[in-house]
Amino acid sequence: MTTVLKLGGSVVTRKESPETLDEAAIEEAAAAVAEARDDVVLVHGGGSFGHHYADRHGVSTTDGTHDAAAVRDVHGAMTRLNDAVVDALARAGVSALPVHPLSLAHRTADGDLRMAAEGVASMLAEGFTPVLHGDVVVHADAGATIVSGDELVVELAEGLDAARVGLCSTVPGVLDTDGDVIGRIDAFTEVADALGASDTTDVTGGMAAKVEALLGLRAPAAVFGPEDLSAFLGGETPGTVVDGHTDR
Ligand code: IP8
Repeated sequence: MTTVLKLGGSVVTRKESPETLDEAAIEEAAAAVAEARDDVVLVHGGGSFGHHYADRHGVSTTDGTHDAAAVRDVHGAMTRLNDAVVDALARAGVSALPVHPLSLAHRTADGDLRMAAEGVASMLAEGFTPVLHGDVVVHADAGATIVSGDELVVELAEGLDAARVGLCSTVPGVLDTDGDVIGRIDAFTEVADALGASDTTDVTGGMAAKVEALLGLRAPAAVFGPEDLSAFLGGETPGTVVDGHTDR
């Protein structure tokens, strides 16, 4: 069984200061992954690494650049963060290997992400734990644009036919208008009022877009906070379960 897990950028970095790791949080997450029940493919977000450089160069998921130095700046920051996450996993005894989307994925002119999952599947089959990250990717007619960790999670979950998906961020789940965690979401209409309309161009931040993308997956997903990471990797479904397949 394969689990695709995203560690949000706000979990692994301190978002308020540029290029600052949250080392304690990374160590805790690595220890939890080391105890995981299933095969895990990890994806982490950009936090104070990628977003800082993306803002500086005016690059987003839709606004691209043809400036190779700008692409290297964003990618370089993300590989520094990825090195820190992979090193912490290795220290915890996980056979972690870095996987850089810049070398693996691209976008078509209409913005669709294309990423072959075979290499990642092969790593898993050989007992490795692939660790991907939000990145810059070549985008037809736009140069290079940002790919968010959330987009990678969706691609990997489908491409690897994952059994479970987890999004670990700094909130304990999808929250209703009172700030309470919603236990289960089967359809977007159930939560549209609480989350606001889904803006499909908002792929890196908005909870509404996240929930809508997760509802489209074949696998059930859980949205939870760092305190529930071990429980999730042990097979429990903490936080909010997002499952568009009510017939399961
Ligand atoms: O934090 C964005 O990934 P995210 C990565 O998952 C970059 O949205 C390079 C800004």
